[in-house]
Amino acid sequence: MKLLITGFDPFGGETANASWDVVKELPESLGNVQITKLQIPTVFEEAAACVIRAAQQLQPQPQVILCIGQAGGRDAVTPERIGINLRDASICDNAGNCPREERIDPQGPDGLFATVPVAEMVEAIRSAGLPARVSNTAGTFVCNDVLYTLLNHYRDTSVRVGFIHVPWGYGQGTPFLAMENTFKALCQAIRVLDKE
Ligand code: PCA
Repeated sequence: MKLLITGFDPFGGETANASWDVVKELPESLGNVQITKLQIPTVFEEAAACVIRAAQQLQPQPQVILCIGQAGGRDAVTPERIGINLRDASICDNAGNCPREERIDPQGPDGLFATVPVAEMVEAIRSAGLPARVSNTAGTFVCNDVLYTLLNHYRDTSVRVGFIHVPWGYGQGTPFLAMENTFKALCQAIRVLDKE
């Protein structure tokens, strides 16, 4: 099984992003899952375009694309259930874009459900003694933009798409989750994909 997993660069004036800090430490493979890691920019439209380009360049194609983002203020690892067709930024992205109340795809559906098993991922993370819950909103910033755009792009294909928000790491703010725990949580989520 081939997995493309991504993390974001720092944004909003921060010097680190817990998502990439953890993704970059993942092994090349876990069980039967072959892992390709990619850092993507916190920029509307461009982030998803980077993921799609990387997926196209991979041989064989990834069966699953899992994007990881940082959600400062959350106290648990949160697999996202849905991407919504909206861009509404309260801070600008790393290219200075601050879209307000815009559709991502004017012709697209209002929302699209993640095509990875979010509840099973939560269960697997909790079974390792780590905090997790399903999230019903990925927000309206770049993370949601990536989730929705990928779900829309891969809608009638066999490529499955998921998104997991992780808390700040140590030193970034509170609440935080130590990097090794976020790492373990992501490994648990990846193991779920392997079992399917
Ligand atoms: N978190 C932001 C974008 C990049 C990231 O790591 C978000 O939640 O939209």
